Amino acid sequence: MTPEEILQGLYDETLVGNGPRVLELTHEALGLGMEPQSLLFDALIPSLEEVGARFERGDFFVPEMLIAGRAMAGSMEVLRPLLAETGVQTIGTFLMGTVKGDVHDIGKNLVNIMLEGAGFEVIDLGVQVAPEKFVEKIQEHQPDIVGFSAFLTTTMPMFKANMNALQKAGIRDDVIVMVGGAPVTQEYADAVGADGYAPDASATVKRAKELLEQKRALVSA
Ligand code: B1M
Repeated sequence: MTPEEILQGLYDETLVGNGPRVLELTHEALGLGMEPQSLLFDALIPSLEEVGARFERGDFFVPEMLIAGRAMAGSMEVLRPLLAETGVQTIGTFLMGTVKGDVHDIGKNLVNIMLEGAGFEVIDLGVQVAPEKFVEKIQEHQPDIVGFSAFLTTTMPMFKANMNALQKAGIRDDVIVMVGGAPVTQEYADAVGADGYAPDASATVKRAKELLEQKRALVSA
């Protein structure tokens, strides 16, 4: 198969949720020396975008969305070590979780991989993370940054609930707060009082580094 055929195959087989074939094609692509980033950005992510569009149109239902998501997650497990390959020293600690009521984690996991690749130590709390759990884990791990992911308009308000919980526990100013997820915008991040927002995984790395540098400069001033 040519690289173009493999990318098309990855797109098509993710769309129909054919996990074993997606895995095979992933290995085949890597065997041909194709870039892991290309598999992600030229096939897997566009395919899930199409899944979302079909869901919105009523052509796909939750089971189709679920198997497509699983197919992509299987490929990401293979790509993870390659994307996160890094020789750099740990530059900071990032505590990450999907908010309460929300089970989406593919995007969050991708952000984690990119952060690890950039030298962050990532502590992933998983999905459906309650405000109290964020507070408990911040107190336990003392991360530089905490990240809240939300993928539904109905779970975005949990950002504010998390911020209130941090405030109530007296730890709001101890940690940089970043938010993100498909429906989130810079305006929404500002409205809930987050320190940073990023629309995708690579922008998260860039913004996280900037925020960390700003904080460290303030502390040492
Ligand atoms: Co759901 N779902 N889903 N879903 N799902 C969406 C999100 C939706 C947009 C589909 C659509 O209608 N077009 C829609 C949300 C609409 C809305 O509220 N605006 C939706 C819906 C409605 C639902 C249910 C309510 C469906 C139902 O039950 N009727 C339900 C909710 C369940 C719940 O959470 N309580 C549901 C369930 C599911 C599945 C379980 C079946 C499955 C999730 C599997 C999983 O994650 N393990 C699923 C899937 C697969 C999707 C779509 C198709 C794909 C999501 C994805 O992985 N995208 C999605 C449609 C879409 O997004 N186009 C959809 C790829 C991923 C790489 O992108 O997630 O955006 P993304 O992550 C990006 C950025 O957001 C950003 O970086 C990531 C990487 O670049 N980012 C951050 C993420 N976190 C960040 C944190 C940061 C910074 C950046 O800082 C901290």
